[in-house]
Formats: sequence, structure tokens, C-alpha cells
Amino acid sequence: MFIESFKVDSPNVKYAEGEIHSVYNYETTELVHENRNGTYQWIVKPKTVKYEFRTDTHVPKLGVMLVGWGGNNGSTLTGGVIANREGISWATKDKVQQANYFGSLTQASSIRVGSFNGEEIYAPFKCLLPMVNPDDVVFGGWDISNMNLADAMGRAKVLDIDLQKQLRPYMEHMVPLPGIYNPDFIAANQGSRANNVIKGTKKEQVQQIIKDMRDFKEQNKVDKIVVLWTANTERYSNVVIGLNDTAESLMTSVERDEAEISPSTLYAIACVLENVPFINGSPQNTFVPGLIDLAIQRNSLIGGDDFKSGQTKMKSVLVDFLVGAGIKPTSIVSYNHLGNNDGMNLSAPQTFRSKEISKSNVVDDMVASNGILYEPGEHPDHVVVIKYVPYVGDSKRAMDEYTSEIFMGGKSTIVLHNTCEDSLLAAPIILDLVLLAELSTRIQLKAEGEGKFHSFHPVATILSYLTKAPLVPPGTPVINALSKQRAMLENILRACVGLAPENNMILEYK
Ligand code: NAI
Ligand code: DG6
Repeated sequence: MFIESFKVDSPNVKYAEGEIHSVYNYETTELVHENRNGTYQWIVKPKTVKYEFRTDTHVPKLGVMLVGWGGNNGSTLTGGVIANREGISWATKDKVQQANYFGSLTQASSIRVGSFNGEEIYAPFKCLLPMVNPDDVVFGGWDISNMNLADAMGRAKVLDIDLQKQLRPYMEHMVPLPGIYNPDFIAANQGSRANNVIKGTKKEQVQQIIKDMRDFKEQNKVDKIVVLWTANTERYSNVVIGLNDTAESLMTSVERDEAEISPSTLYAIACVLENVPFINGSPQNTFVPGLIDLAIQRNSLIGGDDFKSGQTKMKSVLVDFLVGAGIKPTSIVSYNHLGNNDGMNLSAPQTFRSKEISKSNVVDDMVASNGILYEPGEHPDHVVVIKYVPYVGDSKRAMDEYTSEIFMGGKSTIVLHNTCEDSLLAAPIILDLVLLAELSTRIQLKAEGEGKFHSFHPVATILSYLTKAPLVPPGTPVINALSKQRAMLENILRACVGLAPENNMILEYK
């Protein structure tokens, strides 16, 4: 059964004016490796830590500024949200289609709240805590191409033509602000697009981005903004001591107009200086150590990297299942071809390399979790190929072959083929990223013994379900397995309303 909303009735939860306060017992373990009776043993001690959560329930009017607003993702998301807001429907050859938010964890997925009269009861994910309604988000942003959003939607060739016709009047007046362009960081084939660029030194460019954010906030009367990079994949920046390894060196390098500071890092610096959450939806190392250092110093949210939309999402489910079932994946070969501008940009070796890295590290935690299957340091062969095929446009083909060792030396090969509009997968993920980033800035917590409430660590691991290469604070484990990432996010939000983690034990029926 599905219910629309619920309220928790518990001595541990108080719904007050403008705030939900919860007390939560975090059940965890402490491990020690100690000498007991002459032999070293691993000792596991169950441990309970009392936490308090405080969630500000005032839902702000939110502005979202996209870097790469005029791209396929930016125009598809903007059009999709307008279509939802305006209740637009359109004719396809199959039926009359209504706008929806399918593919969005926050808008289109559900959580289990319990059981009632022998039936499982589910509710919308978004009713866990008060969240911004995506229909109310005001969009804006930057692009190095000055094409208005209606024409950009046409260029992207993603949304149905009948829908495009209805959306045009809403999008024609939307023109991206000039962006920071440095041809050294993206493919040379993007040069012809760059007719809308911010001039000046790197310091002046950062100042311009700050001004743009302030003006946007003022003009649109929004309470808060979130910035998200959905621009072209850049090459990796070199990380060099004294250049970008600390907050101080990075800021000095901006002053000195150093060539190796990428556009994406410059946008991120501007956001951190303004305390505006910044999310990186592409694979490059925007978050050089100096940027992470700056975000930590200023307690400003950063999250990334690279949207986990299709092939990698499947991988982080399938390999988790195989390894969890005691089956040993030995070879994973992932092939993609696509014909959109992203594919064209990725046809250059340096930008492809960024994508190859983020697509390749996604099974490490699952492999490391099973020492019965894998020797220390052993890893499946893992190959990622991306080819640009203009004819297929945004309709990406992803083909994967997983070969595994099974019982008694047998082999099992699974082959997957997915055909799908890439931007229709990415757009709802962008929405989730900005809505959850905003929500997480309204949550404060403290563990017992901590004097004061504080926000989550500025490196937002809470967003990792949505990214291929989750950015984590130094010294924190990286979790790629999709079910664990989802459980982490859902269970944290449940804790904010005093609910225990979903443990699937269903003991009441045993
Ligand atoms: P796109 O090429 O259609 O759009 C990117 C836009 O960014 C273009 O309009 C371009 O003019 C603009 N741009 C480039 N550099 C800029 C800069 N420095 N400042 C401002 N604007 C700039 O690409 P698409 O398909 O929208 O993808 C965007 C990014 O998202 C790519 O990096 C892609 O790899 C990444 N991504 C996409 C996924 C998907 O499923 N569609 C999934 C994972 C990541
Ligand atoms: C080539 O694969 C294009 C890329 O931008 C991907 O479409 C994107 O990174 C999505 O990747 P995945 O692995 O989540 O489908």
C-alpha cells in the first residue's frame, strides 16, 4: 500500500516551529586488533553513539545555476522542469505523454515505512523531510555558447518535437551568462561553440562569477542558490606542490593567473568564497587538494564527481550482486558509443582519460570486500571504451560484458545492451543532486560529547548515490555499491525524524 505522507510519534522526535529535532541511537562497531592469550585477534565491540539531529524545516526559494546551461543536460532539465510546472502534455506516436520526474530518487522513488495489517506500507521518498519542490526552482547559469535555451533544446534533439514547440515560449528568453573558457582544458573541437566568454585574468573571472551569483539571487529573489557543473568534461589538472595543493597556494595561483587552474576550479572557488554549494557532474579533478582545503576552511559544501546515470549505475549494482553472491568477476568490458556534443568532446584523448578514470574505479570497494574471491591487490580486468558516432545523437549505446568465475572453475558471461537518451537519465540526477545538497545544508547534528551542533562535513558524501566517483573527505572510505549508497542516504534522512535504519529483518512475522 502507498501512503502520501506520515508523521513520527516518538519521545525522541519533536516537530517544533521551523525545526525537527531528533535523538538517534547510532548502532555501530568498534574494531581492535589485539593480543589475547598470545595471539593477535580481531575483536569487534558493538557500540551505541547517541546523536541529535536538527533540521530546519523552512524550505527556501531555490535558484539553481548550471555551468553549461545550454548543453544537452542543461536544456533538457530546464525544459523538463517547466513541463512539470506547467502541467504540459504532448502527443507521441504511442500516446499522450504527461510530464513526470521518472528517474529522480527524490521525486519518483519510495521508502518503506512499516507494515500494517500484514501489508507493506510505502511512502514517497520526498516526504521524509521537507524538500524544495523542483517545480519551484528558478534556473539560470553560464555557457560559453550564447544560444538561448529554446534553440539549445532544439540543438540537443532530446525532447519530443511536440513538447519542444510548447516549451519554446518559456525558454526563448533564457540566455546563458558568458562562461569561463580555456581551450587548453576541453577538446579543440569545442572551439567553434565558444562565442560567449568572460574576458580578463583568472582573478577577474572569479570576481565575475561571484557578481553573477549575487545578481541572479537579487534579480530572482531566491533565498539560496546551488551551482552545478554540467559543462564539458575537462582534462585533469596537474596537481603541483605550491600551485594548487593548499587553499593558500591555490588562491595565490589565481592571483598570479597561473595557466594550470582549470575553469571548473575557478567556478568552484567563486562558489566556496560565496558559501554557495558547488557540485561537479563531470569526471575531471575540479576539486584539487587546494580547493578541498578551501571548502573545509570555509565550511562550504562541495560534491561530485561525475553523474552516475546508466552503465556505471548498473555496474555498481551488478558487481555488488556478483561479489555478494560469492561469484568472482574476472573481466568487465564496457563499450559506449554516442553522438552528442559530450561524445564529440570525449573523442579527444585528454578528456576521454578523465572519463575513463571515473568509469574504471567503480568496483574497487566491492572487490576489496571479498578476500575469499580475490587475493590482496588482485582486480578484475576492467576496460572502458567510448566512441563518437554522430548519427545516434544523444541516444547512447552502452554494451557491457561481465565474465565471472563460478563453482568448480566454470565461467559465466553476462552481456548487457542499453539504448537510452543520455540526457534523460542525467537530468533527474541533477535535480536530486541540487535538492539533496540544499536539504543537507539545513541539517545540523552532534554526537554525544560534542558541545555544539554542526553541519555535515563540507565534502558531501551524502550525495554519493548520484555520482560515479564519490568525493569523500580525506581518510574516508569510498563506497560505490549502489544499494549501500542509497541505504546511507535514506537512513540518514530517517535518523533526522528519529526512525531506525531500514534493516529488512521483518522480525514481527518470524
Ligand atoms: P553538452 O556538451 O551538451 O553540454 C555542455 C555545455 O557546456 C555546452 O553547452 C558547452 O558549450 C558548455 N561549456 C563548456 N565549457 C564551459 C565552461 N567552461 N563554462 C560554461 N559552459 C561551458 O554535454 P552534456 O551532454 O550536457 O553533458 C554535460 C557533462 O555531463 C559532460 O561533462 C558529461 O560528460 C557529463 N555527464 C553526462 C552524463 C549523461 O548521462 N548525460 C552522465 C555523466 C556525466
Ligand atoms: C560516454 O559514456 C558519455 C558519458 O558522458 C556517459 O554517458 C556518462 O558518463 C554516463 O555514464 P554512465 O557510466 O553512468 O552511463
